Amino acid sequence: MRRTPSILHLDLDAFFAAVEQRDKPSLRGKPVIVGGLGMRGVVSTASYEARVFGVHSAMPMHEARRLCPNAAFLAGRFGAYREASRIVMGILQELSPLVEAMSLDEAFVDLEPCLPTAGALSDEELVLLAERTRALVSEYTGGLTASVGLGNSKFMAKVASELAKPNGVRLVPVGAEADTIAVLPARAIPGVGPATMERLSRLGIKTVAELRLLSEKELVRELGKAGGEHLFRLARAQDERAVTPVREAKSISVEDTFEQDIADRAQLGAIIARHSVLVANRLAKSGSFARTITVKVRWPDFSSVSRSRTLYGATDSAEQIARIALLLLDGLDVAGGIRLLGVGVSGFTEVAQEPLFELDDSAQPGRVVEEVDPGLARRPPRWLPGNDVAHDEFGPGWVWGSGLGRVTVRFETAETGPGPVRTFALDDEALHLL
Ligand code: TTP
Ligand code: MG
Repeated sequence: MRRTPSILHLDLDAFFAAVEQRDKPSLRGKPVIVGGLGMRGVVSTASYEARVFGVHSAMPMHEARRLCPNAAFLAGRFGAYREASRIVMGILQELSPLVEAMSLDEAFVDLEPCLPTAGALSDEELVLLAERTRALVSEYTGGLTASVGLGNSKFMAKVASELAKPNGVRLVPVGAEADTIAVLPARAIPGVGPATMERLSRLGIKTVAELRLLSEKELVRELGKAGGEHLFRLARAQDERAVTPVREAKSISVEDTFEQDIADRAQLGAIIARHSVLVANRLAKSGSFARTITVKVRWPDFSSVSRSRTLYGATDSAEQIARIALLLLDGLDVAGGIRLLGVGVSGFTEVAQEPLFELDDSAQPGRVVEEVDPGLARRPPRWLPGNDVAHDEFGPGWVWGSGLGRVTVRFETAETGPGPVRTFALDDEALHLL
């Protein structure tokens, strides 16, 4: 284990919601919920003001509406999220060449290459570096806040950034690792999802400290060799995983448009299995392992959705890709038939990062990212809440709500401060969906 807390983990606070509050001044300080607004939609994220009411990621949207009826419910703008992410990752890349993006808003940075000699920076200096990085993120993204953790391993840096949330820095000094994690729930350990938690709680184990009461042999008996050994070490804060830069954003995908819409899940499952084999073969050929698995579905009305999940490790196994793809498909409504089904992978690395870390990947419900394309090209424009619009006379604004042939727009931008609300006919020629 390294002797300096020189692994940094940065995670933006309430990312999607914070971008919305940045660009929509009237929503600052208010509950904002971003996610799928349809019948089966789930919450992508909630602003801290909405979390007070118990709203959280992956919760069904109807439940969020019940808990926090006065929140602003927005469909999400991935272009704006991607742009903010690009800026943040750029700032991190200037810190060190070893940056591993885990998602749009989260990355590990290994600071070792930029330290003059190992341990040349004191804890105080590392915290200063973290504060400077946070200040840069805020300056260049127009005010987004990030939380930063520093520790001597990826696990510890991630725990530290969780403890720093929101809008803070936390460094776990070398030697304090085991104590810091003792009180945390066992689920804080990477790779421990609901299925493993369930098995552990049957043994009466809830916290990391309680997990340490089990011998390595007992853990192996309970969770298998790889999983058991992994858990035994991580419970003692032993984590040697390297920060592995993910190669350029590329993806491999295979998709099929059907001659006739398909509604039968078993048939769709077979197609997923076939696609996954093709994807895995192409991965193997390129000598890569992928970290993010995506399923794409298009409905007969040409609206489509991409749902993805990112693994802790990386894989090139057709079975694992298919398993996760199936799980992603499970969350989608195919009852009326779909016209296209695709499986894709992205987030490439050159090593299979301990794929066995994924103790129960297929059981984890969270961290599903959903991107909806309402199929604008084929149907009348959709005035989804939160989308950007411009009016010839009133300028830029966003869709506040629509219905009965009318759309209500609030005219404001990140720069203007809270702006006025106006209602238009849907066919008003001066109003444009951006
Ligand atoms: P997180 O970093 O997990 O959450 P967050 O940034 O919203 O809040 P926190 O302050 O606790 O970090 O995820 C980053 C973004 O990824 C989040 O804003 C929305 C998206 N996301 C999903 O779409 N689905 C999910 O299940 C989760 C967890 C996140
Ligand atoms: Mg975040």
